[in-house]
Amino acid sequence: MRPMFVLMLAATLSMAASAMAQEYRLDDLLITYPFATPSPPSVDHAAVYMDISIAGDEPDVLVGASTPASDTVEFHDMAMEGSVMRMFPVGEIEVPASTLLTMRPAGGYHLMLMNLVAPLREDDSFPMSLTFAERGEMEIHVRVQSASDGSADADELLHRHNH
Ligand SMILES: [Cu+2]
Repeated sequence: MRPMFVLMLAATLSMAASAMAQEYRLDDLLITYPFATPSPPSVDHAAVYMDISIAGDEPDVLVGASTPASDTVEFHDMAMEGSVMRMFPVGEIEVPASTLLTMRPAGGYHLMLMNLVAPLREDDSFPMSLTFAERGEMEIHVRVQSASDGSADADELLHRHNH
């Protein structure tokens, strides 16, 4: 019985690992390390971050996103308003060719899950579909991590790619 159990456990773990892939490809567009930050109990929205790069020379535009984790998904940017950093919705996110678009909790673009179905807790994960104007639709999985852990892991993966 015991070897059988070990085999089954191994199969379950590898399925979990592949469901939580860190990279997603759509033609020559690459999404790397999507993660979301946990939502505090009284907050009904949460941010999603990812890195997007295009290997070829045709740029694209992220025009839509949806997930069962929330009612809607908005695209946000951030800017200083006086001495306060504020976020605001933008209609779409342009993805230039041959330039890494990096999203991090420290500022700038992110995807905002509006009206969460349930609070996001660390180690949760959820599917999300993204629509690009030129290349079409793709499905990714987003893991929930603290801002510092998610940023560190995303940076480490980028570093591994560049060396
Ligand atoms: Cu936001």
